[in-house]
Amino acid sequence: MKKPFYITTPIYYVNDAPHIGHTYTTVAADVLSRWARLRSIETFFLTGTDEHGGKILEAAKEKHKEPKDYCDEISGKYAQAWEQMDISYDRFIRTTDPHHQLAVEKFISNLHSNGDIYKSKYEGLYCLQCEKFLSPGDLQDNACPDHKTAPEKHCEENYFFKLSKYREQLVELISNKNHPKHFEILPEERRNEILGKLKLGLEDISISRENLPWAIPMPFDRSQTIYVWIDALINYVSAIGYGNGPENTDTEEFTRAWPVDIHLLAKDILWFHCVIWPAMLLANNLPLPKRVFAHGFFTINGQKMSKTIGNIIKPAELVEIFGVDASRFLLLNAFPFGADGDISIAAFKEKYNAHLANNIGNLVSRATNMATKYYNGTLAKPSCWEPSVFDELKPMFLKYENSMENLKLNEVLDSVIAVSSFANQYIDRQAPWNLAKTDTAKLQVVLYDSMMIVKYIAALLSPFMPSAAEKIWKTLDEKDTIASTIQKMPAFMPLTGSAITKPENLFPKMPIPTDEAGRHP
Ligand code: ME8
Repeated sequence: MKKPFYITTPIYYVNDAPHIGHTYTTVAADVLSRWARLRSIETFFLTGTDEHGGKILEAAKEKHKEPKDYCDEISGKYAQAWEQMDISYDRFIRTTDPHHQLAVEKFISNLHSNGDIYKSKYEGLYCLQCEKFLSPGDLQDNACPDHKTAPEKHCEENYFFKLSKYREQLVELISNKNHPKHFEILPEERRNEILGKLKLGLEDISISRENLPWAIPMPFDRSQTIYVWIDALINYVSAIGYGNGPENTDTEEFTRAWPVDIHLLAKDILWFHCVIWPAMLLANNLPLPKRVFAHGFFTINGQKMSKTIGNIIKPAELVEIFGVDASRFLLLNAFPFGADGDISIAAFKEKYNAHLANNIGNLVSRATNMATKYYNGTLAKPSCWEPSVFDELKPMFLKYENSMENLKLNEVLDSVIAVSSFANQYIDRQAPWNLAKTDTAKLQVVLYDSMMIVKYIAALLSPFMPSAAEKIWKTLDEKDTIASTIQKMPAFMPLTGSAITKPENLFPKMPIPTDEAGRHP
Protein backbone atom coordinates (compact mmCIF):
# COMPACT_ATOMS: atom_id res chain seq x y z
CA MET A 1 0.00 0.00 0.00
CA LYS A 2 1.15 3.49 -0.86
CA LYS A 3 2.78 5.67 1.79
CA PRO A 4 0.64 8.66 2.81
CA PHE A 5 2.04 12.17 3.01
CA TYR A 6 2.78 12.39 6.74
CA ILE A 7 3.15 15.83 8.33
CA THR A 8 3.42 16.87 11.99
CA THR A 9 3.42 19.95 14.19
CA PRO A 10 5.20 19.93 17.56
CA ILE A 11 3.02 18.64 20.36
CA TYR A 12 2.47 21.72 22.46
CA TYR A 13 3.02 22.03 26.21
CA VAL A 14 -0.15 22.28 28.22
CA ASN A 15 1.29 24.76 30.71
CA ASP A 16 -1.09 27.32 29.18
CA ALA A 17 -3.62 27.82 26.39
CA PRO A 18 -2.37 28.31 22.79
CA HIS A 19 -1.26 31.64 21.34
CA ILE A 20 -0.86 32.62 17.71
CA GLY A 21 2.73 31.26 17.60
CA HIS A 22 1.28 27.75 18.00
CA THR A 23 -1.51 28.69 15.61
CA TYR A 24 1.07 29.73 13.01
CA THR A 25 2.74 26.29 12.86
CA THR A 26 -0.59 24.48 12.98
CA VAL A 27 -2.23 26.55 10.23
CA ALA A 28 0.90 26.07 8.08
CA ALA A 29 0.69 22.28 8.51
CA ASP A 30 -3.02 22.49 7.74
CA VAL A 31 -2.37 24.40 4.51
CA LEU A 32 0.18 21.80 3.38
CA SER A 33 -2.21 18.96 4.27
CA ARG A 34 -5.11 20.56 2.43
CA TRP A 35 -2.87 21.21 -0.56
CA ALA A 36 -1.90 17.52 -0.66
CA ARG A 37 -5.51 16.35 -0.28
CA LEU A 38 -6.65 18.71 -3.06
CA ARG A 39 -4.20 16.88 -5.29
CA SER A 40 -5.67 13.51 -4.21
CA ILE A 41 -2.62 12.61 -2.13
CA GLU A 42 -3.56 10.61 0.95
CA THR A 43 -2.47 12.64 3.96
CA PHE A 44 -1.86 12.03 7.63
CA PHE A 45 -1.66 15.25 9.64
CA LEU A 46 -0.67 14.89 13.29
CA THR A 47 -0.81 17.42 16.10
CA GLY A 48 -1.36 17.14 19.85
CA THR A 49 -0.20 18.04 23.33
CA ASP A 50 2.91 17.36 25.43
CA GLU A 51 1.71 16.73 28.96
CA HIS A 52 4.43 15.33 31.21
CA GLY A 53 7.34 16.89 33.10
CA GLY A 54 8.13 19.39 35.81
CA LYS A 55 6.86 22.43 33.95
CA ILE A 56 3.36 20.98 33.60
CA LEU A 57 3.40 19.70 37.18
CA GLU A 58 4.27 23.22 38.42
CA ALA A 59 1.55 24.81 36.28
CA ALA A 60 -1.05 22.36 37.66
CA LYS A 61 0.12 23.02 41.24
CA GLU A 62 -0.18 26.76 40.73
CA LYS A 63 -3.81 26.27 39.70
CA HIS A 64 -4.39 23.82 42.61
CA LYS A 65 -5.33 21.06 40.19
CA GLU A 66 -4.38 17.42 39.79
CA PRO A 67 -1.93 17.22 36.86
CA LYS A 68 -4.16 14.98 34.74
CA ASP A 69 -7.21 17.23 35.29
CA TYR A 70 -5.12 20.24 34.39
CA CYS A 71 -3.83 18.50 31.23
CA ASP A 72 -7.37 17.54 30.21
CA GLU A 73 -8.45 21.15 30.56
CA ILE A 74 -5.59 22.76 28.61
CA SER A 75 -5.34 20.02 26.00
CA GLY A 76 -9.06 20.63 25.43
CA LYS A 77 -8.30 24.31 24.82
CA TYR A 78 -5.85 23.36 22.06
CA ALA A 79 -8.40 21.03 20.47
CA GLN A 80 -11.02 23.81 20.69
CA ALA A 81 -8.69 26.40 19.19
CA TRP A 82 -7.88 24.08 16.28
CA GLU A 83 -11.54 23.47 15.68
CA GLN A 84 -12.16 27.20 15.62
CA MET A 85 -9.23 27.72 13.20
CA ASP A 86 -10.61 25.05 10.83
CA ILE A 87 -7.60 22.75 11.30
CA SER A 88 -8.11 19.46 9.46
CA TYR A 89 -5.81 17.22 11.53
CA ASP A 90 -6.16 13.45 11.25
CA ARG A 91 -5.04 12.70 14.79
CA PHE A 92 -4.63 14.68 17.99
CA ILE A 93 -2.20 12.81 20.25
CA ARG A 94 -1.75 13.36 23.98
CA THR A 95 1.35 12.00 25.71
CA THR A 96 -0.90 10.84 28.56
CA ASP A 97 -2.67 8.47 26.11
CA PRO A 98 -2.02 4.90 27.29
CA HIS A 99 -1.07 3.74 23.76
CA HIS A 100 1.67 6.40 23.66
CA GLN A 101 3.12 5.20 26.98
CA LEU A 102 3.25 1.68 25.61
CA ALA A 103 5.21 2.86 22.56
CA VAL A 104 7.61 4.93 24.70
CA GLU A 105 8.36 1.89 26.87
CA LYS A 106 9.11 -0.22 23.79
CA PHE A 107 11.31 2.46 22.24
CA ILE A 108 13.36 2.95 25.41
CA SER A 109 13.63 -0.79 26.09
CA ASN A 110 15.07 -1.23 22.59
CA LEU A 111 17.68 1.48 23.18
CA HIS A 112 18.55 -0.22 26.46
CA SER A 113 18.90 -3.70 24.98
CA ASN A 114 21.00 -2.28 22.13
CA GLY A 115 23.44 -0.99 24.74
CA ASP A 116 22.74 2.71 24.07
CA ILE A 117 21.69 3.56 27.63
CA TYR A 118 23.97 3.71 30.68
CA LYS A 119 23.84 5.18 34.20
CA SER A 120 25.99 8.07 35.36
CA LYS A 121 26.07 11.12 37.61
CA TYR A 122 24.98 14.41 36.10
CA GLU A 123 25.37 17.99 37.18
CA GLY A 124 23.98 20.84 35.18
CA LEU A 125 21.82 23.96 34.87
CA TYR A 126 18.22 23.18 33.99
CA CYS A 127 15.67 25.64 32.56
CA LEU A 128 12.27 24.33 33.60
CA GLN A 129 10.46 26.48 31.03
CA CYS A 130 12.59 25.09 28.16
CA GLU A 131 12.65 21.68 29.84
CA LYS A 132 16.32 21.39 28.96
CA PHE A 133 19.84 21.69 30.33
CA LEU A 134 21.63 24.90 29.39
CA SER A 135 25.37 25.26 29.20
CA PRO A 136 26.92 28.29 30.98
CA GLY A 137 27.61 29.74 27.50
CA ASP A 138 23.86 29.74 26.71
CA LEU A 139 23.04 32.11 29.58
CA GLN A 140 22.51 35.86 29.33
CA ASP A 141 22.87 37.73 32.64
CA ASN A 142 22.82 34.31 34.38
CA ALA A 143 19.35 33.64 32.96
CA CYS A 144 17.81 31.63 30.12
CA PRO A 145 17.90 33.92 27.07
CA ASP A 146 14.36 32.90 25.99
CA HIS A 147 12.55 32.92 29.32
CA LYS A 148 14.67 35.42 31.31
CA THR A 149 14.51 33.10 34.34
CA ALA A 150 17.49 31.68 36.27
CA PRO A 151 18.05 27.94 35.64
CA GLU A 152 18.01 25.42 38.51
CA LYS A 153 21.10 23.46 39.50
CA HIS A 154 20.54 19.70 39.07
CA CYS A 155 22.83 17.04 40.43
CA GLU A 156 21.61 13.46 40.30
CA GLU A 157 22.33 9.95 39.10
CA ASN A 158 20.52 9.44 35.77
CA TYR A 159 20.34 7.22 32.73
CA PHE A 160 22.17 8.52 29.68
CA PHE A 161 21.63 7.99 25.96
CA LYS A 162 24.80 7.51 23.88
CA LEU A 163 24.09 10.47 21.61
CA SER A 164 27.78 11.03 20.85
CA LYS A 165 27.97 7.63 19.12
CA TYR A 166 25.76 8.96 16.27
CA ARG A 167 27.58 12.22 15.52
CA GLU A 168 29.41 11.12 12.37
CA GLN A 169 26.40 9.32 10.93
CA LEU A 170 24.25 12.41 11.49
CA VAL A 171 26.78 14.74 9.87
CA GLU A 172 26.87 12.45 6.83
CA LEU A 173 23.08 12.10 6.53
CA ILE A 174 22.47 15.83 6.96
CA SER A 175 25.29 17.11 4.74
CA ASN A 176 25.29 14.58 1.89
CA LYS A 177 22.37 15.54 -0.33
CA ASN A 178 23.02 12.52 -2.57
CA HIS A 179 22.77 10.01 0.24
CA PRO A 180 19.71 7.78 -0.37
CA LYS A 181 18.66 8.39 3.25
CA HIS A 182 19.49 12.12 3.19
CA PHE A 183 17.88 14.01 6.08
CA GLU A 184 16.90 17.47 4.87
CA ILE A 185 16.88 20.44 7.23
CA LEU A 186 15.32 23.65 5.96
CA PRO A 187 15.84 26.56 5.66
CA GLU A 188 19.48 26.18 4.61
CA GLU A 189 20.82 28.42 7.41
CA ARG A 190 19.26 26.11 10.01
CA ARG A 191 20.99 23.13 8.41
CA ASN A 192 24.30 24.99 8.55
CA GLU A 193 23.67 25.92 12.17
CA ILE A 194 23.12 22.25 13.09
CA LEU A 195 26.14 21.06 11.10
CA GLY A 196 28.30 23.77 12.67
CA LYS A 197 27.31 22.66 16.18
CA LEU A 198 27.71 18.97 15.36
CA LYS A 199 31.22 19.61 14.10
CA LEU A 200 32.14 21.05 17.51
CA GLY A 201 31.32 17.69 19.13
CA LEU A 202 28.38 15.94 20.72
CA GLU A 203 27.88 14.84 24.30
CA ASP A 204 25.69 12.04 25.62
CA ILE A 205 22.46 13.26 27.24
CA SER A 206 20.64 12.46 30.43
CA ILE A 207 17.27 10.92 29.61
CA SER A 208 15.81 10.23 33.04
CA ARG A 209 14.98 11.97 36.31
CA GLU A 210 15.18 10.71 39.87
CA ASN A 211 12.33 12.47 41.60
CA LEU A 212 9.85 13.56 39.03
CA PRO A 213 6.63 11.61 39.44
CA TRP A 214 4.63 13.28 36.60
CA ALA A 215 6.34 11.35 33.78
CA ILE A 216 6.53 7.86 32.25
CA PRO A 217 8.58 5.41 34.37
CA MET A 218 11.79 3.94 32.92
CA PRO A 219 10.72 0.47 31.82
CA PHE A 220 13.82 -1.24 33.26
CA ASP A 221 14.13 0.84 36.48
CA ARG A 222 10.87 2.23 37.78
CA SER A 223 12.63 4.37 40.38
CA GLN A 224 13.41 6.82 37.55
CA THR A 225 11.13 8.53 35.02
CA ILE A 226 11.75 9.38 31.38
CA TYR A 227 12.89 12.90 30.44
CA VAL A 228 9.90 14.74 28.98
CA TRP A 229 11.58 15.51 25.63
CA ILE A 230 12.40 11.84 24.99
CA ASP A 231 8.79 10.92 25.81
CA ALA A 232 7.50 13.75 23.59
CA LEU A 233 9.59 13.00 20.48
CA ILE A 234 8.35 9.42 20.43
CA ASN A 235 4.82 10.75 19.77
CA TYR A 236 5.71 10.98 16.09
CA VAL A 237 5.90 7.18 15.88
CA SER A 238 3.44 6.23 18.63
CA ALA A 239 0.66 8.22 16.89
CA ILE A 240 0.86 5.94 13.86
CA GLY A 241 1.07 2.67 15.73
CA TYR A 242 4.70 2.05 16.71
CA GLY A 243 4.68 -0.72 19.34
CA ASN A 244 0.89 -0.78 19.35
CA GLY A 245 0.27 -4.02 17.46
CA PRO A 246 -0.26 -7.45 19.08
CA GLU A 247 2.49 -8.21 21.64
CA ASN A 248 4.04 -4.77 21.23
CA THR A 249 4.77 -5.19 17.51
CA ASP A 250 4.36 -2.23 15.16
CA THR A 251 1.07 -1.82 13.33
CA GLU A 252 0.75 -1.96 9.53
CA GLU A 253 -0.18 1.72 9.62
CA PHE A 254 3.20 2.49 11.15
CA THR A 255 5.13 0.52 8.54
CA ARG A 256 3.17 2.26 5.80
CA ALA A 257 3.40 5.84 7.08
CA TRP A 258 6.92 6.11 8.54
CA PRO A 259 9.18 7.98 7.79
CA VAL A 260 7.46 11.29 8.26
CA ASP A 261 7.58 13.64 5.26
CA ILE A 262 7.72 16.93 7.18
CA HIS A 263 8.23 17.80 10.83
CA LEU A 264 7.14 21.44 11.02
CA LEU A 265 8.33 23.51 14.02
CA ALA A 266 10.03 26.72 15.04
CA LYS A 267 13.75 27.12 15.51
CA ASP A 268 13.53 26.92 19.34
CA ILE A 269 13.28 23.14 19.16
CA LEU A 270 15.55 22.51 16.19
CA TRP A 271 18.27 20.63 18.11
CA PHE A 272 15.77 18.16 19.55
CA HIS A 273 14.34 17.42 16.10
CA CYS A 274 17.54 17.51 14.08
CA VAL A 275 19.99 15.80 16.43
CA ILE A 276 18.42 14.02 19.40
CA TRP A 277 15.38 12.57 17.60
CA PRO A 278 17.30 11.33 14.52
CA ALA A 279 19.94 9.76 16.78
CA MET A 280 17.19 7.99 18.74
CA LEU A 281 15.80 6.69 15.46
CA LEU A 282 19.22 5.52 14.27
CA ALA A 283 19.69 3.73 17.60
CA ASN A 284 16.36 2.02 16.99
CA ASN A 285 17.13 1.09 13.36
CA LEU A 286 14.33 3.28 12.07
CA PRO A 287 14.56 5.57 9.02
CA LEU A 288 15.07 9.30 9.65
CA PRO A 289 12.44 11.95 8.87
CA LYS A 290 12.63 13.14 5.27
CA ARG A 291 12.48 16.82 6.13
CA VAL A 292 12.47 19.15 9.10
CA PHE A 293 11.38 22.71 8.42
CA ALA A 294 11.93 25.34 11.12
CA HIS A 295 10.09 28.62 10.77
CA GLY A 296 10.93 31.76 12.72
CA PHE A 297 9.36 33.43 15.74
CA PHE A 298 6.53 35.87 16.03
CA THR A 299 7.94 38.65 18.12
CA ILE A 300 6.20 41.58 19.80
CA ASN A 301 8.39 44.65 20.07
CA GLY A 302 11.37 42.43 19.24
CA GLN A 303 10.73 39.85 21.98
CA LYS A 304 9.63 36.26 21.25
CA MET A 305 5.93 35.78 21.90
CA SER A 306 5.76 33.22 24.69
CA LYS A 307 3.36 31.79 27.26
CA THR A 308 6.01 32.21 29.95
CA ILE A 309 6.75 35.86 29.15
CA GLY A 310 3.03 36.54 28.76
CA ASN A 311 3.29 38.86 25.69
CA ILE A 312 0.80 36.83 23.73
CA ILE A 313 -2.07 37.24 21.27
CA LYS A 314 -4.61 34.43 21.45
CA PRO A 315 -6.06 32.92 18.28
CA ALA A 316 -9.59 33.81 19.44
CA GLU A 317 -8.59 37.50 19.65
CA LEU A 318 -7.55 37.47 15.99
CA VAL A 319 -10.69 35.61 14.96
CA GLU A 320 -12.82 38.14 16.83
CA ILE A 321 -11.35 40.96 14.73
CA PHE A 322 -10.77 39.31 11.35
CA GLY A 323 -12.76 36.07 11.23
CA VAL A 324 -11.20 32.62 10.81
CA ASP A 325 -10.17 32.66 7.17
CA ALA A 326 -8.65 36.13 7.19
CA SER A 327 -6.74 35.25 10.39
CA ARG A 328 -5.23 32.20 8.67
CA PHE A 329 -4.28 34.36 5.69
CA LEU A 330 -2.76 37.12 7.81
CA LEU A 331 -0.67 34.74 9.93
CA LEU A 332 0.89 33.07 6.93
CA ASN A 333 1.38 36.24 4.95
CA ALA A 334 2.93 38.12 7.89
CA PHE A 335 6.57 37.60 6.82
CA PRO A 336 8.78 35.05 5.03
CA PHE A 337 8.17 31.54 6.33
CA GLY A 338 11.47 30.70 8.00
CA ALA A 339 12.36 34.20 9.26
CA ASP A 340 11.42 36.02 12.48
CA GLY A 341 9.01 38.91 12.30
CA ASP A 342 7.45 41.48 14.57
CA ILE A 343 3.66 41.47 14.49
CA SER A 344 0.89 43.72 15.72
CA ILE A 345 -2.86 43.95 15.30
CA ALA A 346 -2.39 47.35 13.61
CA ALA A 347 -0.08 45.81 10.97
CA PHE A 348 -2.55 42.96 10.43
CA LYS A 349 -5.33 45.49 9.85
CA GLU A 350 -3.28 47.31 7.22
CA LYS A 351 -2.56 44.02 5.41
CA TYR A 352 -6.16 42.91 5.69
CA ASN A 353 -7.37 46.10 3.99
CA ALA A 354 -4.65 46.09 1.33
CA HIS A 355 -4.85 42.43 0.28
CA LEU A 356 -8.26 41.17 1.28
CA ALA A 357 -10.70 44.09 1.37
CA ASN A 358 -9.25 46.29 -1.40
CA ASN A 359 -7.77 43.62 -3.65
CA ILE A 360 -9.22 40.09 -3.55
CA GLY A 361 -12.58 41.01 -1.98
CA ASN A 362 -12.95 43.95 -4.36
CA LEU A 363 -12.21 41.77 -7.40
CA VAL A 364 -14.77 39.13 -6.46
CA SER A 365 -17.38 41.75 -5.74
CA ARG A 366 -16.91 43.88 -8.89
CA ALA A 367 -16.61 40.88 -11.25
CA THR A 368 -19.71 39.13 -9.93
CA ASN A 369 -21.61 42.43 -9.81
CA MET A 370 -20.93 43.07 -13.47
CA ALA A 371 -21.70 39.48 -14.46
CA THR A 372 -25.10 39.76 -12.78
CA LYS A 373 -25.75 43.32 -13.94
CA TYR A 374 -24.87 42.86 -17.63
CA TYR A 375 -25.57 39.14 -18.11
CA ASN A 376 -28.04 38.28 -15.40
CA GLY A 377 -25.51 35.77 -14.02
CA THR A 378 -25.42 33.64 -17.19
CA LEU A 379 -22.06 34.34 -18.72
CA ALA A 380 -21.54 32.13 -21.78
CA LYS A 381 -18.11 31.59 -23.27
CA PRO A 382 -17.75 34.19 -26.07
CA SER A 383 -17.45 32.67 -29.55
CA CYS A 384 -14.31 34.67 -30.38
CA TRP A 385 -12.71 33.98 -27.01
CA GLU A 386 -8.98 33.14 -26.73
CA PRO A 387 -7.19 32.31 -23.47
CA SER A 388 -4.76 35.21 -24.00
CA VAL A 389 -4.79 36.55 -20.41
CA PHE A 390 -3.87 33.07 -19.21
CA ASP A 391 -0.50 33.25 -20.87
CA GLU A 392 0.25 36.11 -18.51
CA LEU A 393 -1.14 34.24 -15.50
CA LYS A 394 0.67 30.95 -16.06
CA PRO A 395 3.97 32.07 -14.48
CA MET A 396 2.02 33.18 -11.38
CA PHE A 397 0.38 29.74 -11.10
CA LEU A 398 3.74 28.04 -11.49
CA LYS A 399 5.23 30.28 -8.82
CA TYR A 400 2.35 29.32 -6.53
CA GLU A 401 3.05 25.60 -6.97
CA ASN A 402 6.78 25.98 -6.71
CA SER A 403 6.58 28.09 -3.56
CA MET A 404 4.20 25.57 -2.00
CA GLU A 405 6.61 22.70 -2.70
CA ASN A 406 9.42 24.70 -1.09
CA LEU A 407 7.27 25.75 1.87
CA LYS A 408 7.58 29.44 1.01
CA LEU A 409 4.03 29.92 2.21
CA ASN A 410 4.10 33.72 2.28
CA GLU A 411 5.23 33.68 -1.36
CA VAL A 412 2.40 31.31 -2.25
CA LEU A 413 -0.01 33.94 -0.95
CA ASP A 414 1.95 36.71 -2.68
CA SER A 415 1.30 34.94 -5.96
CA VAL A 416 -2.46 34.81 -5.27
CA ILE A 417 -2.34 38.52 -4.46
CA ALA A 418 -0.46 39.06 -7.74
CA VAL A 419 -3.16 37.20 -9.72
CA SER A 420 -5.84 39.33 -8.08
CA SER A 421 -3.95 42.60 -8.70
CA PHE A 422 -3.49 41.56 -12.31
CA ALA A 423 -7.26 41.01 -12.68
CA ASN A 424 -8.14 44.31 -11.01
CA GLN A 425 -5.74 46.19 -13.29
CA TYR A 426 -7.14 44.34 -16.31
CA ILE A 427 -10.67 45.41 -15.37
CA ASP A 428 -9.52 49.01 -14.80
CA ARG A 429 -7.78 49.06 -18.18
CA GLN A 430 -10.64 47.49 -20.12
CA ALA A 431 -13.34 49.53 -18.31
CA PRO A 432 -16.26 47.15 -18.88
CA TRP A 433 -18.69 49.90 -17.80
CA ASN A 434 -17.68 51.78 -21.00
CA LEU A 435 -17.63 48.63 -23.13
CA ALA A 436 -21.24 48.05 -22.07
CA LYS A 437 -22.08 51.13 -24.10
CA THR A 438 -19.66 50.70 -27.01
CA ASP A 439 -18.61 47.09 -27.57
CA THR A 440 -20.70 44.34 -26.03
CA ALA A 441 -18.70 41.54 -27.72
CA LYS A 442 -15.56 42.77 -25.96
CA LEU A 443 -17.50 43.27 -22.73
CA GLN A 444 -18.36 39.57 -22.72
CA VAL A 445 -14.70 38.61 -23.25
CA VAL A 446 -13.48 40.88 -20.45
CA LEU A 447 -16.07 39.64 -17.99
CA TYR A 448 -15.49 36.02 -18.95
CA ASP A 449 -11.75 36.49 -18.35
CA SER A 450 -12.42 38.20 -15.03
CA MET A 451 -14.79 35.53 -13.77
CA MET A 452 -12.36 32.81 -14.75
CA ILE A 453 -9.66 34.52 -12.73
CA VAL A 454 -12.08 34.68 -9.80
CA LYS A 455 -12.57 30.92 -10.20
CA TYR A 456 -8.81 30.34 -10.11
CA ILE A 457 -8.41 32.60 -7.11
CA ALA A 458 -11.03 30.63 -5.18
CA ALA A 459 -9.14 27.41 -5.94
CA LEU A 460 -5.76 28.92 -5.05
CA LEU A 461 -7.06 30.36 -1.79
CA SER A 462 -8.71 27.11 -0.77
CA PRO A 463 -5.84 25.57 1.28
CA PHE A 464 -5.48 28.86 3.19
CA MET A 465 -9.08 30.06 3.39
CA PRO A 466 -11.30 27.02 2.97
CA SER A 467 -14.62 28.69 3.86
CA ALA A 468 -14.07 31.86 1.85
CA ALA A 469 -13.02 29.72 -1.13
CA GLU A 470 -16.23 27.68 -0.83
CA LYS A 471 -18.32 30.86 -0.64
CA ILE A 472 -16.75 32.21 -3.82
CA TRP A 473 -17.16 28.83 -5.50
CA LYS A 474 -20.88 28.79 -4.68
CA THR A 475 -21.43 32.22 -6.23
CA LEU A 476 -19.90 30.89 -9.46
CA ASP A 477 -22.34 27.98 -9.53
CA GLU A 478 -19.38 25.84 -10.67
CA LYS A 479 -20.01 22.24 -11.74
CA ASP A 480 -16.25 21.62 -11.52
CA THR A 481 -14.74 20.97 -8.08
CA ILE A 482 -11.94 22.99 -6.49
CA ALA A 483 -9.82 19.84 -6.35
CA SER A 484 -10.16 19.08 -10.05
CA THR A 485 -9.37 22.71 -10.88
CA ILE A 486 -6.19 22.51 -8.77
CA GLN A 487 -5.22 19.24 -10.41
CA LYS A 488 -5.56 20.68 -13.92
CA MET A 489 -3.61 23.84 -13.13
CA PRO A 490 -2.03 25.69 -14.88
CA ALA A 491 -4.08 24.54 -17.90
CA PHE A 492 -6.95 26.80 -18.84
CA MET A 493 -10.41 25.71 -17.66
CA PRO A 494 -13.67 27.26 -18.81
CA LEU A 495 -16.41 28.38 -16.44
CA THR A 496 -18.93 25.61 -15.88
CA GLY A 497 -21.59 27.52 -13.92
CA SER A 498 -24.60 29.17 -15.46
CA ALA A 499 -26.07 31.15 -12.59
CA ILE A 500 -23.47 33.52 -11.13
CA THR A 501 -24.72 35.35 -8.06
CA LYS A 502 -23.31 38.14 -5.89
CA PRO A 503 -21.58 36.88 -2.73
CA GLU A 504 -21.94 38.50 0.68
CA ASN A 505 -19.24 41.09 1.36
CA LEU A 506 -16.41 38.63 1.99
CA PHE A 507 -13.89 41.00 3.52
CA PRO A 508 -15.52 44.22 4.77
CA LYS A 509 -13.05 47.06 5.06
CA MET A 510 -11.49 47.40 8.51
CA PRO A 511 -11.64 50.86 10.12
CA ILE A 512 -8.11 51.87 11.14
CA PRO A 513 -8.04 54.47 13.89
CA THR A 514 -5.74 57.43 13.41
CA ASP A 515 -4.35 59.74 16.07
CA GLU A 516 -5.07 63.48 16.16
CA ALA A 517 -2.40 64.18 13.55
CA GLY A 518 -4.04 61.64 11.19
CA ARG A 519 -1.27 59.04 11.65
CA HIS A 520 -1.96 55.36 12.26
CA PRO A 521 -0.91 54.65 15.87
O1 ME8 B 1 8.40 23.09 22.60
N1 ME8 B 1 6.49 32.18 17.09
O2 ME8 B 1 6.13 23.00 23.08
P1 ME8 B 1 5.73 24.55 23.04
C1 ME8 B 1 6.28 31.15 16.25
N2 ME8 B 1 6.35 20.52 23.83
N3 ME8 B 1 6.00 29.90 16.67
C2 ME8 B 1 5.91 29.70 17.99
C3 ME8 B 1 6.10 30.73 18.92
C4 ME8 B 1 6.41 32.03 18.42
N4 ME8 B 1 6.58 33.08 19.21
N5 ME8 B 1 5.94 30.23 20.15
C5 ME8 B 1 5.66 28.90 20.01
C6 ME8 B 1 7.38 22.48 22.91
N6 ME8 B 1 5.62 28.58 18.70
C7 ME8 B 1 7.44 20.99 23.08
C8 ME8 B 1 7.47 20.36 21.69
S1 ME8 B 1 7.56 18.23 20.07
C9 ME8 B 1 8.00 16.66 20.21
C10 ME8 B 1 7.60 18.86 21.70
C11 ME8 B 1 5.32 27.25 18.15
O3 ME8 B 1 4.33 24.62 23.58
C12 ME8 B 1 6.48 26.69 17.34
O4 ME8 B 1 6.01 25.67 16.53
O5 ME8 B 1 6.75 25.37 23.69
C13 ME8 B 1 7.37 26.13 18.43
O6 ME8 B 1 8.35 25.24 17.94
C14 ME8 B 1 6.33 25.46 19.31
O7 ME8 B 1 5.19 26.35 19.24
C15 ME8 B 1 6.78 25.25 20.73
O8 ME8 B 1 5.66 24.87 21.48
